[in-house]
Amino acid sequence: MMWNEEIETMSREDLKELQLKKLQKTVKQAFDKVPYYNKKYTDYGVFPEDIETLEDIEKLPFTTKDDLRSAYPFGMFAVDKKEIIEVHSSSGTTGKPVVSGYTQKDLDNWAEIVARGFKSFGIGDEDIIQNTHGYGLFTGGFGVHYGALKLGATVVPISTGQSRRQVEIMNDFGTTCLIFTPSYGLYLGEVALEEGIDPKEIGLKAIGFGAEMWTEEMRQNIEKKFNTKAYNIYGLTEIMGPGIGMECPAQNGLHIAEDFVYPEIIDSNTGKTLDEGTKGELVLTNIDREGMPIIRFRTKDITALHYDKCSCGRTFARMDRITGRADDMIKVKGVAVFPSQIEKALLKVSGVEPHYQIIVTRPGLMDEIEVKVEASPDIFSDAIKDMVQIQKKIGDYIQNEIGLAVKVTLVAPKSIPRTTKGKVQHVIDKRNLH
Ligand code: DLL
Repeated sequence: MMWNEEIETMSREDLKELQLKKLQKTVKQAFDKVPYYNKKYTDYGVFPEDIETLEDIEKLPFTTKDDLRSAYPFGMFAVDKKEIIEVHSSSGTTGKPVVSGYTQKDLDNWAEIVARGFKSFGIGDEDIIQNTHGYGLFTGGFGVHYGALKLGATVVPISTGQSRRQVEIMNDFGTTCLIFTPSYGLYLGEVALEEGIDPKEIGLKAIGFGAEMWTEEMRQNIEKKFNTKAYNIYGLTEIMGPGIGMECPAQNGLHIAEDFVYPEIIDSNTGKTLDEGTKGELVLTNIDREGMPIIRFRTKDITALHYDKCSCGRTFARMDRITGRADDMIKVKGVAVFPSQIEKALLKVSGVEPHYQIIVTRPGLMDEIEVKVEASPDIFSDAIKDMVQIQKKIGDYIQNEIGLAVKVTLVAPKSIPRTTKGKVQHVIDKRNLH
């Protein structure tokens, strides 16, 4: 089943021609309208006319999360502010977050690619989609919502949390498609069983899941628990949101919406483009976005691209599921967290040393973060109640920075291992997600 067969099965030659036209237009639009690109390209000595083939994209410098952060809040917009009708936001590496802006046409296009994905999951206008992604600055809720509306399905915008109610609703309404992050999905399955409802019996036709890393074992677990296929959804705020890549029935990688987004894989260290099938860092370019075209964005996500025709008939490139990051960002409960954000919070509190360790676990089905921080020698021997107070203060600062509650433990001075060779390991992720 396809939403837009003509586009989704177009020949690679026609697709490349379309992508080149769109890329040329985008680079010109960015150069003319966005001071960031104008200055950067001028400094590099590369200009819109230099893009004569698709491969010429390699002449353009990369855009990083820090570049976007420096443009906070609206510096990357390529249209008048009044044309931007919605914004979303994600964590920055330090300090300010990144803002993503959309015009009406951008929202329509976003809905289009998500609708295509739903159709490839086998979901159509007769279905009931229960969307457990958060509605807010996170792109998950609204992106899925717009796609579901476009498809003509019935969307239940329940958002994350209220898990017992989620179960009641899926049972009473006869939900046929569930959208969740893998960790929340596993939890929801447990809650259903506790409530005496077997998720296998609900009659689901498909699950769409994404926003964080998972393993094939987790997928199998989810599929078994809910007795239906679970399809991967990939995306990121900077480029649009969910839907940039969505799986088809072959479940053999995610088809990238290549008429809107141009993918490349690079070697993270050298920046050189890598061949088809080689693992590296995914770089994405918006080739059809009015509000905020992002060119050669370094996603830091590790994957590989495949261009051979898929058994489903779609010709769009497929990306493997994400297996790692080229930086130290971690996703906890679907939220992007950078160690630098935690460090920033620690620096605000006196009595602690900037030596810390972030330990991420999944003791049951939910993620937990513990931050171990070294106390300074003069406070370490103080009364327990002072230590507890400092822990609470640190916890509050961190929560304010990352939006998640964490457990803080003050530990003895000099007890956190120092590195003797280069990089300190700030994050210990015990969830085994690779
Ligand atoms: O997570 C967009 C999204 C929402 C995707 C709902 C799918 C479903 P951000 O919060 O900006 O946006 O986080 C983007 O999350 O760079 C990846 O590291 C990670 N990520 C997203 N989807 C997947 C996935 C949304 N399917 C960052 N598998 C990305 C693994 C994923 N990691």
